[in-house]
Amino acid sequence: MTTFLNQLWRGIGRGALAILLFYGTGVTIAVAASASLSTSTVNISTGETGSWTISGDDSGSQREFRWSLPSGLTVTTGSSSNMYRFRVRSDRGYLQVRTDGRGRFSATVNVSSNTGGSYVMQNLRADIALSPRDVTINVGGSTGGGGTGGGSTGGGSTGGGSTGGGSANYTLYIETGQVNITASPDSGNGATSLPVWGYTTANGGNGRVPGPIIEMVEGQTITVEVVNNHNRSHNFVVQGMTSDSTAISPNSRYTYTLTANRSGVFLYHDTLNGGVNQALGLFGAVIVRPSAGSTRAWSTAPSADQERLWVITDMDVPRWNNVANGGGTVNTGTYRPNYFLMNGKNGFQAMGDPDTNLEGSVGELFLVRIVNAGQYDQSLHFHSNHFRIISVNGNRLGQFEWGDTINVKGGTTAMVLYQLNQPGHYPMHVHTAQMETGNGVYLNGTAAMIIAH
Ligand SMILES: [Cu+2]
Repeated sequence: MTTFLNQLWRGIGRGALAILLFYGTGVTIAVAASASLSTSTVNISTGETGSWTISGDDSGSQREFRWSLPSGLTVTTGSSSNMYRFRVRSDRGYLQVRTDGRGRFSATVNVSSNTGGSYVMQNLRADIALSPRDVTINVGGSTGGGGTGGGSTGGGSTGGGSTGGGSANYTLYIETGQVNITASPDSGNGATSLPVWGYTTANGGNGRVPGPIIEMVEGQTITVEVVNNHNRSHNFVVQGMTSDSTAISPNSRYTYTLTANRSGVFLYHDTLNGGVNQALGLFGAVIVRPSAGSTRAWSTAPSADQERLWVITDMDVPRWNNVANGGGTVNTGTYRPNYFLMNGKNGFQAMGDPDTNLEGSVGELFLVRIVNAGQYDQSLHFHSNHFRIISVNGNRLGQFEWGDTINVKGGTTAMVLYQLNQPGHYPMHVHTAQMETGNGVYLNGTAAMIIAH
């Protein structure tokens, strides 16, 4: 408390000093930093060059902004003033704009493409708040028109007609949906319905969280057709596997190609809209097996008796889900999740779900593939026995590590081998008290059961 008061006092003191200086000199010594984009949408024809501009005042300090470089879109730097760095960093995958700290600045970005479609330059960094943050470049001007969709992507999916039925291995539909949270059987509290956006296999169905599991075998190439039945642009990227981040306009479709170079578990997600689309539920998992039917994490890893996939996430429902789903703009600077889901279920649901729980006979070995699709780290504690951590964020461990708790960072994956060693019922829970709750209702957060017979 004393420290807090000290900080408060120091803060007030500094403010008072600034006001004194301001009035004492009689001149404006600093303006508030500001930045804005000339537009959030650039409409051009194929082969034509368009542009957008960021301008503002850096109030005397260097400020940096970055945007993603969608594949298929050519991005070059145009005219600028008061820039320290203004360049396309293809090696890092972003456009960098860094002001030089001399006040008013501007930078014009040129864009063009020979392939029709909608490209989103996603804002990755903004030292001064921007609204809007992303820039959508519509090339060809005929997006979503004729109903055939995706025709510009080539790649074998042109047959299909307007209702799909094409040759893609998977077809995922982006839909709004809801996750129904059940009440705690102890208190009777906590039942509610969360608005989400999800991938589902049913055209017009309820958006699922997480999306359907995509199964592959090492060395295989498949296609995933994504149909956007939602009112915003979306995409589909498999972390560590694909780099095509092409945005799909509302009422359009696009076919992505996935090649599995190595077995493991991968996060797929929508990378657009500053993380909002993923946070609303647009994510899932790709499982790649070393061979068809194998229960090994990779060809030389131990063979498991049973397998589980745990996709965990966190959601700030009042500030993100409700706002975005209501058509508003989320303030991505504030994220205070109040729901924590495992396979899209609250704790009391997950603890009764045979696909989530580790249930079997003593001696059985489980391969548990974990994907943390949330923004917060989750420390998962398994009771009854220790496990072997065999993979962390896609990296196979040469020497398996023993543990009873694994910290899975937000946006990463892990794999563990857990053996049932004694009869009984044991918990698996997250070691952060708040994450064990759903909006404060205990055990409606991340939890599962370990049941050995
Ligand atoms: Cu514990």
